[in-house]
Amino acid sequence: MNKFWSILFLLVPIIGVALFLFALDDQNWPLLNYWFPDDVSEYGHIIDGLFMVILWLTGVVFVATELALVWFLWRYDGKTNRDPVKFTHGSHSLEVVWTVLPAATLLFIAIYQMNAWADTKIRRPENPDFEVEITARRFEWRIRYPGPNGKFDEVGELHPDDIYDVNDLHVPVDATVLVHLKSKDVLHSFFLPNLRVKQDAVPGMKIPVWFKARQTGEFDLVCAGLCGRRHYQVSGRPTVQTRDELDAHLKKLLDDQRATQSTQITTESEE
Ligand SMILES: [Cu+2]
Repeated sequence: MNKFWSILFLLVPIIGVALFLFALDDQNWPLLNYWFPDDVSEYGHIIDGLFMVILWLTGVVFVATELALVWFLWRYDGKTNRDPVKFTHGSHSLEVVWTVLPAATLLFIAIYQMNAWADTKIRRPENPDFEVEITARRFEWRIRYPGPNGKFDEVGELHPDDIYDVNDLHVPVDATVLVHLKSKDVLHSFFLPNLRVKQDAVPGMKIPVWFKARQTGEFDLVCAGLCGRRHYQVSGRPTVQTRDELDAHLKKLLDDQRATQSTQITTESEE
């Protein structure tokens, strides 16, 4: 019984590591496959690689500290060690070591990830192949594509030349997509798991977000920032498609939009 707690604590690193091993998505190790969603982006493997480096670093430290904890519990339990506890002031060199080591590790991560961060967040593409404006609001994504004149009309609220939609985002495959991300009310977070893109939408700001999808298909778009009671509705299934399919989709949207606009105008004039 006096070793019970050390054995119980030993379960923490064992179950902790086992969970990762079971979840891992690997062809030679297909146990549960609870790992990341499929990566269809150009930069995804860099982000995932970074995740693995940090996972390994923290994993090794986690296992080492847990094993040290278990060993101390096992070795110095109260029943077999009746001597009174002796406290010392501590060890200066040990303190230096456990300050310098984490500091050096953090510095390494900071430098190591710099390029990934710059590519995904700072070096904004100068000539994107496709642009779209997305405005988050409670509780939907408002989407605006440039219309036939090829650019966003910037003055006023509604621009009949631009193409509007809600939640149903369409983007071209193998092309650099630049999203102008805005929010109409509160903080939201624009999250495309398959493209490894996540960016807060901040009221009053227009934030550039870019990605390049390497595969056609339908993927997830969710809001990753709790924005209110119907937060879960701020979602969509973005379609990545060929340029031709996309152009056809946009043309249809524009035709529908013009049709409703003209009926609105007719009904208004009839009244
Ligand atoms: Cu939300």
